[in-house]
Amino acid sequence: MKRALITGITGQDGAYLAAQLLEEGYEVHGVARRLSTANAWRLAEVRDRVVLHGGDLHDTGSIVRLVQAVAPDEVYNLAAQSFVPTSWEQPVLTGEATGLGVTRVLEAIRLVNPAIRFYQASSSEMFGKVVETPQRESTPFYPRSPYGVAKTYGHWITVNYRESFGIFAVSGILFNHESPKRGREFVTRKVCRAAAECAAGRRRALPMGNLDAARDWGFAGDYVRAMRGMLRAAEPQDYVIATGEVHTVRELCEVAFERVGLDYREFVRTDPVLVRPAEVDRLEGDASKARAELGWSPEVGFRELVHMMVDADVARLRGDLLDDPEG
Ligand code: NDP
Ligand code: GDR
Repeated sequence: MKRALITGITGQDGAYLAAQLLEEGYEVHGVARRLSTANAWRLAEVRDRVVLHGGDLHDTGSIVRLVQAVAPDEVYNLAAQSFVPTSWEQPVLTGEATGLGVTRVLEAIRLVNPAIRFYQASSSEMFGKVVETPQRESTPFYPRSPYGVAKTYGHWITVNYRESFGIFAVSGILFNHESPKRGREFVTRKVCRAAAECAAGRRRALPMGNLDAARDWGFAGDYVRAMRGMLRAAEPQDYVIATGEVHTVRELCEVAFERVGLDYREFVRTDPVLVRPAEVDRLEGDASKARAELGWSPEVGFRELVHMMVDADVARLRGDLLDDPEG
C-alpha cells in the first residue's frame, strides 16, 4: 500500500486530495497545526480513514520528524498562508510559511529519503501583472502581492531541488479552484454564501471589492486529479492547470444570485476598503501541456461550479448540511 503525507490537509485541496488518494488505495497521513479550536470540518467524510499528525511549516524539526516517522512515498505540500489580502498585513509570516516552508519540506525529503516524490502547490498568482495571455508554463512571472512573491520563491526552490539533487519534485501552477469547501473569505464562496443568506432573508447587502477582476475558475475536485497525474508521470515536470474560461467577479455575482432568484444589483455594494493595493486584473490559463501529456481536462464548468456552491450554502442554512465555522 502506498503512503502519502499531505501538508495543509485541513484546507480545501487537502480534503479533496485525501479523498482521492483513499479511493486509489493509499494510506493517507496529514499535517495539522495545533489550534485552540478544532478545524477539521472539511475532513468529516474521511476523518476516520486519515491519520493526522501535529506539525507546522514554521518548525523544521516537526517536518523532518514527520517525514521520518511516516516514511511516505509521496509528499504533497499544500500548506500555505493562502489568502492574498492577508499577505499585505502579514508579509513576513507569509514569506515564512508560503515561501520558506517549501524549503523546509524539501530539506526534510533530502535528509530522510530523496526518493520521495514531492508536489508543490504553485499558483497563477505568480503571473500577477501578466506579460502574456493566456499564461502557460513558459510565461515569465510578475507577482503582485507578498503571497505571489512567496509562491514564486516556492516554485523556483522546487525546480532547484529537482535540478540540484535529482528529487522527483514538481510544481503544479494551479489557477483559482473552488468548491463548497472553500474558505468563506475567498470571493466565490463569499458571494455564494451571501446569495444564500440574502435568499433566506438573513442579509441585505454585500460589500465587495473590484467587480471587474477576472479569473479562470475551476472545481477543486478536478484540480486534485491533476496533482495525482503529475506525481504519477514518468518525468518530474511543471504544469499549468486551468480551464481556459474567464469570468469577472460581476458575472460571478450575477450567476450566484440568479440561482436563488435574486438580482445581485439590489445587494452588491462596492467598498474601497476591499480593493487591493495592487490588483491582478485578469488571469487566463492555457493547460494544453497537461491535456496532452497527463490526459487531464476539467469536468465541471463555471455555471455548474457556482450552482454547486450556492446550493451547498442554501442546504447549510436550512440545516440539511453541516455548516462550517465562520472564518
Ligand atoms: P486553504 O487556505 O484552504 O488551506 C491551507 C492549508 O494550509 C490549511 O490546511 C492550513 O491549516 C495550512 N497551513 C497554513 N499555514 C500553515 C503552517 N504554518 N503550517 C502547517 N499548515 C499550515 O488553501 P487551498 O486548499 O485552497 O490551497 C492549497 C494550496 O494551494 C495552498 O498552498 C494555496 O496557496 C495553493 N493554491 C490554491 C489555489 C486555489 O485556488 N485554491 C490556486 C493555486 C494555489 P489550518 O487549517 O490550520 O489553517
Ligand atoms: P485570489 O482569490 O486572490 O485570486 O487568490 P480571491 O477569491 O480572494 O480573489 C479573486 C478576485 O476577486 C476580487 N474580489 C474580491 N476578493 C475577495 N476575496 N473578496 C471580495 O470582496 C472581492 N471583491 C473582488 C479580488 O480583488 C481578486 O481579483 C486565490 C487563492 O486561493 C490563492 O491562494 C491562489 O493561489 C489563487 O487564488 C490562484
